[in-house]
Order: sequence, then structure tokens, then C-alpha cells
Amino acid sequence: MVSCSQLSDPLMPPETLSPVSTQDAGTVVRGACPHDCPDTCATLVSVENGRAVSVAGDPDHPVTQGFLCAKVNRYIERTYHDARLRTPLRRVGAKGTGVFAPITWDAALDEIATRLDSIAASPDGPQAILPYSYAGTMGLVQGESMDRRFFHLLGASRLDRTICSMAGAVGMRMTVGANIGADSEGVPESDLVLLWGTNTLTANPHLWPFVLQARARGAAVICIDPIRTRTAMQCDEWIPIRPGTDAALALGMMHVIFALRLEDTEYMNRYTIGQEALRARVAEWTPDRTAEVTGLPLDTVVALGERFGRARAAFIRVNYGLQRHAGGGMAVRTIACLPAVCGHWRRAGGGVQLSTSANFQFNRTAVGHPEAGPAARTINMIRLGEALTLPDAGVGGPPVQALVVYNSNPAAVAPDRNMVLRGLARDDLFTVVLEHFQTDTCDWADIVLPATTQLEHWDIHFAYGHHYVTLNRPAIEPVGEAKPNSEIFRLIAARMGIAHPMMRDDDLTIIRQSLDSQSPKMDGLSLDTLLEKGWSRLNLPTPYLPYADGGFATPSGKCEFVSERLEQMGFDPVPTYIPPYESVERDPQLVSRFPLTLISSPAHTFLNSTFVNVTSLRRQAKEPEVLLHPADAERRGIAAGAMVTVHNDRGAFLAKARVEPTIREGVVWAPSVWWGKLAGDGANANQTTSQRETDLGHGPVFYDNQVEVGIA
Ligand SMILES: Nc1nc2c(c(=O)[nH]1)N[C@H]1C(S)=C(S)[C@@H](COP(=O)(O)OP(=O)(O)OC[C@H]3O[C@@H](n4cnc5c(=O)[nH]c(N)nc54)[C@H](O)[C@@H]3O)O[C@H]1N2
Ligand SMILES: Nc1nc2c(c(=O)[nH]1)N[C@H]1C(S)=C(S)[C@@H](COP(=O)(O)OP(=O)(O)OC[C@H]3O[C@@H](n4cnc5c(=O)[nH]c(N)nc54)[C@H](O)[C@@H]3O)O[C@H]1N2
Ligand SMILES: [Mo]
Repeated sequence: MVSCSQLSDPLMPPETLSPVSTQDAGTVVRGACPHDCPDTCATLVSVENGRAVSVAGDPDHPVTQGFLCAKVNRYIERTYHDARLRTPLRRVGAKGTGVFAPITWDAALDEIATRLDSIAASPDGPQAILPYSYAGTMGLVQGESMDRRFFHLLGASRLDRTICSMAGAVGMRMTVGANIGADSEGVPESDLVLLWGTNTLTANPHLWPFVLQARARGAAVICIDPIRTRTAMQCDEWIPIRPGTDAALALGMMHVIFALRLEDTEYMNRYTIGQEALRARVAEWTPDRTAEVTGLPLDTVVALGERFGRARAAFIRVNYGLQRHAGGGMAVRTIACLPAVCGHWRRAGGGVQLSTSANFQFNRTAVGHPEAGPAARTINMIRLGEALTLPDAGVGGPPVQALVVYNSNPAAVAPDRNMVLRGLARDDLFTVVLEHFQTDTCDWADIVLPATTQLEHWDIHFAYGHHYVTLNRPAIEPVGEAKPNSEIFRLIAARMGIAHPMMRDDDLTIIRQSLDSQSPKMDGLSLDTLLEKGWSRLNLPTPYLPYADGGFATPSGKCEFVSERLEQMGFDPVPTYIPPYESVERDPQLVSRFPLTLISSPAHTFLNSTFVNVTSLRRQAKEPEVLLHPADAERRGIAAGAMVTVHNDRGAFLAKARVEPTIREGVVWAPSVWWGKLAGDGANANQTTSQRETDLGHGPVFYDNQVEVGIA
């Protein structure tokens, strides 16, 4: 049984919701994979005598299709891991050394309440308290309910959660009106699949069966990526683009399309605005110029444009890798124009998919209550280093005096790690971390609180790669003294005397509140249906064609080749190429000192920094590595297997050199995101990344990062 507070729901007697009877041998409990991934799998957890023994993908779910990824297959190993945090801990050693002693929940909550109260009451006020969370779990209950209510009521600083997807999301919004794109379930109908800046087999593996179906019917599958990833290796063609130049490629493709008159003029006339301005811009992007900027052969540019123009329903999977550069927002916006130019939105399998998330119209106001509490300043999460080290947190107002971290591991994942760690090392900073494991971030905490995993709590999930809502039931009792995030924030609020009724809602009430939506897309979804089946499709046809007949959610109601909103924000209203910050175009001197572009995208067996401590998965990742092209290695006298240092003015980390022609010359790849403390030198790739922001959405530029590599 789970804790009483979770089940104290008057409409739903606890016994009917009991996830598992401990006498049962072999109960199967339906759940959801909580991780930050487009696939949001529906899971089946087998429980015997109160212990979870296996987790599998639901074979009936149209996207999960009965399989899980390399990582979540290890969820049982992770849940019962020896190193699972089982009690609250209090730091007894110096910050960063990781020396802690167990304390009781009462003592931990008392200390947290006392410290936060005194900061809130000080002249600096509650804005000196900063929550820091991201998508360790994507669940609405454990990710954005009680936590948000608590910090809003308290008047803490607000966090702009930009670390992943904002640049592209804004790019989509400015072009098609919302972060809504083509349906994965239409992909089998596609006759050309472009995997553009996405490592699908690693980061979005449940799209792959649909891609294979399209291929079986004759579609070509092309990967556009500076690295010949495991995904690129499975494709018909690998296009090794120069990082950060995707907008130029899309403009060059349009040039070819218009030159060959392959556009769908009727679609453009009816459903787009700014056709003339786009044509004028595209005229500048001759194949020669495009080839020069993107570093691709002329023939490749021409062939790709022609192929796209001749396709009936090209599917572009643009994912988040390509927007981690200075012009990332504009790149996604430019690519998002392609299906409107060719009218591919009309047909199943055609269009662009960055995300499907905006279709999920949960009642987020009821869940997180953004209106609660006083107005407060907002801090961009990718500038955590500055927020903790500049006197006015980099944005004006009081210095940050308390940091409360949950669902995130900023000491590993945030850019400019040296500055982040300098901030976390401040002795006057009070840091609380809610976690499953003693991560890099926990090592800098004053108090660590043990949190439940997905097997131990309730939640409800949207997805960003498909259209199904998934319910997660607890399958087992909390491990040790772990508690759900929602419960922890209820308890802290109670200690601090924050007695608003919204702080007393239990988890099932929050789930019900989330489903109380006015949107027709949410029609038919209820807790009852989810309890019965585990998951449910949004009220959308299959496949869903969002823009077959226009219906763009922009101010004009059309696909906006010209965007007045962008112009008001000070950007070029027409799609354009914005070079990377650290490029020959913008900073040739820097590039001459640091000639290699470092991409630190995820390792196959890690989920950002999650799973790095799971032994079987870390063993597969071996050790921190850096992949170099043979020509780049030779120039530096680096042999395969040598220990090298990857460095720039921001920092350095050690890695073992892998030398293979599976990467574009001038680019290096460090599979990430390692825990610093599990790497030999205590460092990781974020030692070298910067806190700069993308053009749109204030997102990170992890891959807009010039380095040099030398023998260690
Ligand atoms: N196994 C696993 N799955 C994951 C994750 C994980 O860590 N591990 N993370 C999850 C999360 S949070 C996210 S956001 C997604 C991330 O997954 P994706 O959106 O696929 O993003 P990345 O893996 O960062 O980058 C994808 C590819 O883009 C390439 N790339 C980098 N720069 C450029 C560029 O300028 N142009 C082009 N065309 N390509 C470029 C990289 O080489 C990389 O192979 O995956 C999710 N799924
Ligand atoms: N160099 C480089 N840096 C990157 C990236 C990259 O590709 N390269 N990727 C970036 C991207 S795309 C993203 S999205 C961010 C991700 O950054 P984060 O969102 O910080 O993701 P994780 O590193 O997976 O850390 C999530 C933490 O949440 C914890 N957690 C999970 N569930 C729960 C829960 O229910 N309760 C509590 N209290 N904790 C929980 C996990 O144990 C884990 O330690 O990293 C970014 N950083
Ligand atoms: Mo992400």
C-alpha cells in the first residue's frame, strides 16, 4: 500500500486503488515511463510479494509496441540499487566532498523550514530562494504541482525552464503557431523521411518502427547530422552538415524547389503569408552559397532539394540537437516552412515534427497555480552559474541564498560547469536536493531528501512524440523512507505554516484537476478511463494531420513565412541563417585557437545524467570518450585509445580518444552526460559549454562550443 496521504481521496476508496495486494504473487501494475524522452512508454510492472521483478513495454500501446529502451529495461536494477537514498541526510563534511549523515524526516524538515523562513523574512525576502527543477520525471504531479504551488505561495524566484526545448518551441510557434507537428503514426505513409538533427535510435527509439514501415513501402531515409550516429548508420544516406548551419540548408533546399517549380502554389496561396518575401530571401541562397556555408557538396544540396520537392509526403523529424546553437530557433523555424512550401501537410506522413506536446491541454493552471503568491523575478536555469555567483543573481534583486533542487542534476547538466560548481561551493548558500541517488549535485547540498521513483508514486503524463496520455500507478511501497516530491512539498509547506487549501490536495486530486480541461482535444479523458486502461489517446484522429487544411494557430491563422511578432521582438521576420557564436563568421580568432566543434549529445545508455550510476549501463558506455575524425587526430598526433584533454577558455575534461571516420572533420563528439565524480578527473563536457542563449526562447547552446583536443 502507498502512504495514506496519497490515497485519502473521498471519491475513491483506498482499497479500489490499491496498486498491489502484497499477498499476490504476480500482480501486473500499469505505469508510465517518467523520463525525458519523446516516447513516454506505457509500462507493465510485475510485482511479486511486494517487490517489483520486471518492467516491460505494453504490447497493446500503438507507440510503445511492447518494447522498452536500453535504459528503462534496467529500471528494476536502478530502483533497488544499493546506492538508493533511503533516509534524509545532513552534510557533515565540507561542501562538495559528499560526506553526509542520516537524520530523521522531522529533523530535516525542521531545518529546511527554519532556514527558508529566516531567508524569506530577511531584507532580501523570499526571492532569495530559487527552485531548480527540470524533467527528471515528466509527470505533472511529481514535476509541476505541489512544488510549483509551494514556491509560488512563498514568493520565491521563478525559474525559466529553458534547458532543453525552448528555442525550437518558439521557432515552431512563430511559424505554425504552436509546438504541434506531424503525427508519428502517419510516418508509414511517408515517401521520404528526413531525420534532421536527431539520433532517433538513441533518443526516440519508438519512432523507428514507423520509419521502417515507410521504408518497406519505398521511402528513402536520410539523416542530417555532423556525426554518423548509430541512427545515421541505418539510413540510406548520411548528410554530414557543418554544425549550426541547418537554416542555410533549408533555405538552399527551397531555392532548388522554387527553381524547379516543385512548390505547391495552391497550398501557399491559401494557407501561408509572406510568400513573396520568402521567395526573395530564398533567391539569395543559391546552391553554391548553401554548399559553402553548410560545408556540404553542391550535389548533395541540389539532390536533397529536388528530392524533397518531388516527394508526395516528406516527414521531417527535427529534434532538439540542431537547436543547441546560436541560431537554433531560427533554424527550426526555417525547416518548419518546408512542408508548407511543398504542401506536404496535406497528406498523412507529411510535415515536420519537433514535438506533439502542445496538443496536451491539461489544466496546468489548476495543477501548478502560476497565479498564486506575489510577483517575483525570473531566473533562466541555464544561467545558474551566474545566478549563484553574481551579487544580483545576474538579473537584479537579491543574491540567491537558498537553492532547492529536484528532478534535476545541475552540477552535471548545466552549462559552464566550473562556474556552477563555484556557486554551489558558497558556504553561505543553503542547498536542499530531493533525489534518488547521491548525484554530483547532492555532494554540494546541506540537506538531501530521498524521493520515490516511478514505481512508488502516482502520476499522469503527457508525451512529446505521440498523442497518448498515460497514468502511472504505484507498484510498490516506497523504498526506505523515500517520499514523493508532492508529499515532500506538502510537508515543507506545513512546517512553514503555508496553510492554503491548495497545499492539501492529494495526488489523485491533482490528477483529476489536470484532466479538468475545456479543450476538445481532451474530451473523453478521465481518471476512470485511465485507471481502467492505463493510457488513452487524445481526442484526435489517427493519423492526425494538424495543418492539412490550414488551421495554423498564428495571429494570421496561416503559416507565417513573414512573422510580425518576430519583427516586434527585433528579429528578421523572414527565415534566415544565424551563424553559431563560435564560428568563423562571428569569431574567427576564437576558432583559430579552438578549431574543433564539440557536440556532447547523449550516450546511448544514459538519459542526460540519469542512469550513469547504474553499473550495467555505465559499463556499456565504458568511460568518457571523445570521437575524432582520423584527419583531426593525425594532425594532433593522437592515436586511438590515447587519453586526451578537451579544453577551451571555460574549462577542460579528460577523455579517451576514439578515432573513426564516422564524424565530420572539424567536429568531435563526447557522448554525455557523465557524472563528474564517476569520471577519472571529476570533470565532464559541461566544463567547456557556455551560458550563452539561443536567438529565440533563451535556450542553451551546448553544441555551439569550440574546443581543442590535445594529448593529456
Ligand atoms: N538514450 C537517451 N534518450 C534520450 C535522451 C538521452 O539523454 N538519452 N535525452 C532525451 C532528451 S532530454 C532530449 S532533449 C532528446 C535529445 O535527443 P535529440 O533531439 O535527438 O538531440 P541530441 O541527441 O542532443 O542531438 C541529436 C543529434 O543532433 C546532432 N547535431 C548536433 N548539432 C547539430 C546541428 O547543428 N545540425 C544537425 N543537423 N545536427 C546536429 C547531434 O550530433 C546528434 O546526433 O532525447 C531524449 N531521449
Ligand atoms: N553537455 C550536455 N549537457 C546537457 C545535455 C547534453 O546533451 N549535453 N542535455 C541537456 C538536456 S536536453 C536536458 S533536458 C538537461 C536534463 O537535465 P536534468 O533534467 O537535470 O536531467 P537528468 O540529468 O536526467 O537529471 C534528472 C535527475 O532527477 C532525478 N529524478 C528523477 N525522478 C525524480 C523524482 O521523482 N523525484 C526527484 N526528487 N528526483 C527525480 C534523477 O535521479 C536525476 O538525477 O540536460 C542538459 N544538459
Ligand atoms: Mo532535453
